[in-house]
Amino acid sequence: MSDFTPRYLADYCEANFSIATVELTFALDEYKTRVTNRMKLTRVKDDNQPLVLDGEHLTLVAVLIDDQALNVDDYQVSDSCLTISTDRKEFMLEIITEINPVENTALEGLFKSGDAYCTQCEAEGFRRISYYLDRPDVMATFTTKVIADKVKFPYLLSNGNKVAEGDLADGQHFVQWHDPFPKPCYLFALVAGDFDVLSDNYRTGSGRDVALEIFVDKGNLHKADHAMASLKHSMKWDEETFGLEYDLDIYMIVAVDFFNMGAMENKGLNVFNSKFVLADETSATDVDYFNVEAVIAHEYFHNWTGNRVTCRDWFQLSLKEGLTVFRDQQFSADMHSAAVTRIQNVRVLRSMQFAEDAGPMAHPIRPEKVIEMNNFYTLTVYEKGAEVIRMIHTLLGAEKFRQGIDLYFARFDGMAVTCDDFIDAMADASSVDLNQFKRWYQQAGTPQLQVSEHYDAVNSQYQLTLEQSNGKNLPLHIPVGIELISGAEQTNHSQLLQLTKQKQTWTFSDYQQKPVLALLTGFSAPVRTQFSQPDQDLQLIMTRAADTFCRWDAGQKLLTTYIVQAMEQPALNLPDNLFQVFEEILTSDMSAAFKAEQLTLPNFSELADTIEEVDPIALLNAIDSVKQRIAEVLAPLFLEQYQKNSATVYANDGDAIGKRALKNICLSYLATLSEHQHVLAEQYQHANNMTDTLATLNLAASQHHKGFADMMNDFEHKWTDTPLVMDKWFAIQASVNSDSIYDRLSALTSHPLFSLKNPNRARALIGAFSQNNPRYFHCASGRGYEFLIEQLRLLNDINPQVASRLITPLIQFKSLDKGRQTLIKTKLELFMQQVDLSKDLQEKLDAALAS
Ligand code: B3K
Ligand code: ZN
Repeated sequence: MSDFTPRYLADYCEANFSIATVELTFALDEYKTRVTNRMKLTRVKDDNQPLVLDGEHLTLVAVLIDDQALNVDDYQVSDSCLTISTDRKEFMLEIITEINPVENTALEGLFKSGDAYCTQCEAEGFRRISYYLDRPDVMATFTTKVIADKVKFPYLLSNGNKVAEGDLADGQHFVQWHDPFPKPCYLFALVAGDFDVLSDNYRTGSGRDVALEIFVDKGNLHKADHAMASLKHSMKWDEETFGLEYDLDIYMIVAVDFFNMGAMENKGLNVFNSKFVLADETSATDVDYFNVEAVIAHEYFHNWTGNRVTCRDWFQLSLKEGLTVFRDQQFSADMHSAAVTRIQNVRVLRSMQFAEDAGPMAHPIRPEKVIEMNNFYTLTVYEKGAEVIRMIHTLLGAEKFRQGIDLYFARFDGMAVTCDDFIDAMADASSVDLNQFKRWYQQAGTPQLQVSEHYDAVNSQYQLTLEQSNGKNLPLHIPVGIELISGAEQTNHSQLLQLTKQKQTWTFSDYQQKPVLALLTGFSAPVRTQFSQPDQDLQLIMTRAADTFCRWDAGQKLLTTYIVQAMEQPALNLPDNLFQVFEEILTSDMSAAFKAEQLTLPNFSELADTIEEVDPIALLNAIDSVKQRIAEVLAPLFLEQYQKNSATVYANDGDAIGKRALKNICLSYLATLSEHQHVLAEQYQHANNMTDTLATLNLAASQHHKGFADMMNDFEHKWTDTPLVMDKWFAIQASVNSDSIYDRLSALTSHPLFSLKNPNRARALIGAFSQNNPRYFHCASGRGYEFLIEQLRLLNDINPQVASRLITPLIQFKSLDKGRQTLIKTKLELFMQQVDLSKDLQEKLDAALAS
């Protein structure tokens, strides 16, 4: 039975012991790995409180203090801790435990991924390895010895530098590692296995050589080049942008197939989901390439923002995650198109983070109350957290931001600190007052900005009033970038407004005509805006704003208006100006990648976010009909652009990637018209890269293409031995737009390659169904909800973290129409009664059903 007691930020207390050194020895064994943990402990507070160590799923073998075995009455063991009564001030504590990696399907602590052993300790997985003060503010120097069979596990890895190795009896060998940087145990890692290794070298700005090694499953070496190049680019970028160099002599990345999330930044030994390492043109899409680079960068950047300076407690998670996401976004923007990268960041926020912030699990980027920490690795902490850092960057400017970062490291290197420490460093270095700004860390919810304009022709004055609201929350300090486009001079005026009160007005003089307002340049703050602008103003912004985000956003607003109207009036005639806009986009001189973004309709979730109690089917019908109507009117143009942007030779530079995106978005319009569906089959046949293949399969799945089954069989046959590609196959199967979907899903769950124990596979089928197939997920019969609940029932026992991620669309039911709200609630209530829930699911369901 789990402990459902919440923990509160307000209750933070320092640990009563510190740990200077940890010496770990692992004798690896599938069912009985023996862990010996020798720690040097010092009492911090002058009291005689017992030492309480965290530990779960451990079999305790022995406890020794200063090499003397303790009697059983000197300590107590429970499901979650080991309590030792001692009055010593300083002592060596040795704890021997046994753990079972094979049965560890939760994939926290030490587990097996295929034939390899690996670990995942963040947030609180180390307590599944040994008894410890499992909290980020307890920092120690780790020395780790790993012992295993030499033939099966030639590579034995841990953090830091290799200090010893040798052969042992019975075909065993050992390797010992020492990490000179004190660290919290969540950054501990161990990997043992047989791999192919891609080795390279990086010379830092100060001339130190760093060995780079990427470990992949045998046979995958050729798929690691992009990851290696990405790593080197990241190392260089961080030196150039923030003056931050790598600090150890070796940097290792291991790719594994069984992993709960994307990757983990363990000191010197990152463990990655293979999805974010392996890539070649035949098996990975352009988006996969982008993501590999971004995740490699993200984990690398953590070496400073996360590892060198870490979090005092887990409530401060955004200290490292928000900042590191901001850093990886800036890196991606520098490596690719900054405009397109920013648009994609905003899409994620609007389609998912806004929903989270309006749902039952809404929390400030620094939460105040947590039951299961793993539930707080959220879009809010990461993505909104990054937006908050971006706002600081906007308010300070790049130069002062850099000075703030320098001061942050000067003050806190080697320490475990708080979000307030970070902001104070930024404020002190820049002399910008960030006191009110701190409210972004305390208040949940997406603020709403209401805009009103007044134009005084007599005095040639334009007045802009902004009003912020977010329930009962206090006013925030919001940077609002604006651009005023004036018809007469054709020169735009850009300015950063700082909204600090609930309502403020700004006056702009010398406007002979009312200017057109482009609001929130660069998406300067994570807010919703309430501002209706006439079509012709939006069209003007689309072509004349200097700010590329506003150009794109104006088009999205225009489309949103008509899709929402089409929901209410299914027979709606779209106005000519909408087609004109599309024509202008298709023939403009913007980059292909940017045009592709402009031609992409706001997706189901983004639109749903703008509508209260949405009927999902009506919304989907509206999206489909608007898309089809645009396709009908502009088919020749789409076809022309499709052909013009189709390359015969594959390349993967920015230009080629942009053209592929544009071509495939044109194809998505053509695919809605029966007379053009043959283009899909042709593209499938001739595709020489995964981006094009997958684009056709996804469209064939949603457009009832008659060749779909054949293509999917062909694809399955070709890729059956490539797990990452089979994940794509499962995801497409789950998104098929047909009444047969439920039978299909049940057949897929018994497919020989399906397993709930593999998180990527579970997400590919279950996650893709609930996110990419809204028509059948939200089917009024409730069958879609039932399918998800059934899978959650199984996953609750197998892997609570994965289950807890996948339940998201079911707990955000308040955004749906009343009928569906009741349907989901009834099913969830039943589920709660029937199942012995993990902390992860219990916390979310309690929140959802209480609201
Ligand atoms: N810090 C890890 C995430 C750990 C998630 C634990 N449930 C990866 C990252 O954010 O870089
Ligand atoms: Zn991170």
